[in-house]
Amino acid sequence: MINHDRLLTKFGVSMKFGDKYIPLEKFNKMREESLKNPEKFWGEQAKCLDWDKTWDKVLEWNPPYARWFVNGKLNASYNCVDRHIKGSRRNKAAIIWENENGDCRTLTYYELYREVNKFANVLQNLGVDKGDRVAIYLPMIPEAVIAMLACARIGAIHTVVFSGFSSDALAERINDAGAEVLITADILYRRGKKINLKNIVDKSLLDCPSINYVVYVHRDKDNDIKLKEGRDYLWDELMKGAKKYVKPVSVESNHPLFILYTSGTTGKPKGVVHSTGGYLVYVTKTMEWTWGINDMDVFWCTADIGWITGHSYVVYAPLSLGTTTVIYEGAIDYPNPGRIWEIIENHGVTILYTAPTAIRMLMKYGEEWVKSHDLSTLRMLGSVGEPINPKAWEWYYEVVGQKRCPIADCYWQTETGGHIIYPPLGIQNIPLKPGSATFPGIGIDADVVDENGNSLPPNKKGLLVIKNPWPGMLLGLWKNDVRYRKAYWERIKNCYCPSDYAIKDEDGYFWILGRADEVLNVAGHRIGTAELEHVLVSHPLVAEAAVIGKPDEIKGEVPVAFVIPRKEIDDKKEAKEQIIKYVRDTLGPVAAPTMIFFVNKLPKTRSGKIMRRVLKKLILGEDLGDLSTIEDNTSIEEIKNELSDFV
Ligand code: 6R9
Repeated sequence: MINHDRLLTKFGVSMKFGDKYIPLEKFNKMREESLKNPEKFWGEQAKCLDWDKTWDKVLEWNPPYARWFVNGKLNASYNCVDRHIKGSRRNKAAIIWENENGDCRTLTYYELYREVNKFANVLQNLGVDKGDRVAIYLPMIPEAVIAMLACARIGAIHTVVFSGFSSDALAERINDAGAEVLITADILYRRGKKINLKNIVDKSLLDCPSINYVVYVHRDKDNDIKLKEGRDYLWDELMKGAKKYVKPVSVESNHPLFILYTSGTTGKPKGVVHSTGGYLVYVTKTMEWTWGINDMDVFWCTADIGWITGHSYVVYAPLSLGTTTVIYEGAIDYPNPGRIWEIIENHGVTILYTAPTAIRMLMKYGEEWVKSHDLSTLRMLGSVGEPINPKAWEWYYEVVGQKRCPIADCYWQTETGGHIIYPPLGIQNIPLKPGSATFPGIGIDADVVDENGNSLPPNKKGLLVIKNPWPGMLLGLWKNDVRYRKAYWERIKNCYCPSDYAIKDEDGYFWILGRADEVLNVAGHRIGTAELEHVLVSHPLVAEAAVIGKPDEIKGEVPVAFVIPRKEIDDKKEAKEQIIKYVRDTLGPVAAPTMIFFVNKLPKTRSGKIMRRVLKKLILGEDLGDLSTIEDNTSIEEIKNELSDFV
């Protein structure tokens, strides 16, 4: 049992933001209304978008399927660009892009509008139609946003694949989605190096029969791209002949806007499907409620567009609100640890939204890097991806925010579309407790329950659940209804279960304690242990493997693998390096184990399940707890010996 008292710092329970305590009346009233009469409430909120046709019904709830704004019609790209160019935001910066070298590119709303229209026509010319899937495998460049919005404009469903993923991961996602077109680039730049995406793509495409066309953004003009005739085209070439205007295709509110793959407890990633209307209303409103956006804001969310945070709070919510969104290609500490602060200063960023793992890394570099920059434009901060430890919270608050910027710790998931537990700072200042994401948001009926679904009293650790549907809730999993029900709705009856442990304290604050399934959180990225084990055992040296998460000061958690080798290994060091490289190449660098231990046996239950909990305790040097179900005790002794150098 994790004692959440440990998380409380000197700010503690009585921490208040601002000079006087403000009762939560306004927020509480809104929240109450949203839960009492959700249809009336969300019907009002949905007016934040421009609809081509009003819905017949706000919510159709056939558990576990929620359909919002039924028969309402709209277009997401219209809402993110067209409507802004009709008024005073026409020449406002929509996107400010910068890279590691300090090269900048700004696109106004009008410029973005033009590019989106042209690229929508490019897609049409490649035969892409409403409902077709388009895969996007691009670094953090404006073309990624243009491609996403162009898909939305013609009703095509995008599936963005993180550009750090390997060829196998890319192919698996393309094949599951049945994507017909792939938008990618020749290279990406990171930490001063060129990474050849084309090589990765070429390898993937050997195994992607659904792909008809590939569009390359040509970045490295010193080198030609070898194109396959009839399949491969260059972005710039196709844009030259494109029409300047494509009428936005009006889609029904529940038409899928995108599929985004996330790790689950089995070896196969889950294709989370989000709607157009419900999703866009939810991300737009949660961004407003979290930070209270105004026209002076320059918003920088450091997430990659390959993750949900990038989809919702780099692209869709900021653009729907007509905000300026910053896109940075590269590492935030490269070429020097002050890079992130330099960008805030350069562009007058007013809200910074980043992850605890980034904060811990920046903290390690020391406050001099922060102090040598003018961060006076910052007015609010945000944190996402994993629980933020109070030490990092304090540093973020004091050194970065100079005690003037409240921190919105936002808890949510790929599946929830937008924030679900977060401080409603855009509605009113509220007392913050470092490490707590505060309260369930507007329209969210959350609770902490035991395995039988009984509500737990304050300060008891249990499972977080949501008892009602909300507009940002996933439509389902792509072509996998059985898994959708099983993954989210079977653990606790009649509730959506995000599979996170939580505590609700005596003041009603929620504290998220980490995953309640076999999914690791490595630097804010979800990595399924099953997925990783599956890859490990496909290596010729590996007979069996078990993966656990080892706590890490910077990354939160890192994967550690216990491996039963297929044969006697002479050079263990070399074998370990070989296996790590293999995982890196297959799943991508974030998933690579930091340590591998060769063992002869793994601790298993009598029914043959690997006892990962025991492995974790062993690596932490903790008491092993109840071992009554273990099949063979000798496995423990052997692992203890193997670990003795490390613990
Ligand atoms: C948005 C995002 C979701 C998982 C989630 C939880 C963890 C995210 C958190 C947090 C504590 C926060 N998580 N935000 N835990 N406090 N503020 O990260 O989506 O990649 O799907 O991960 O991340 O464990 O279940 P996703």
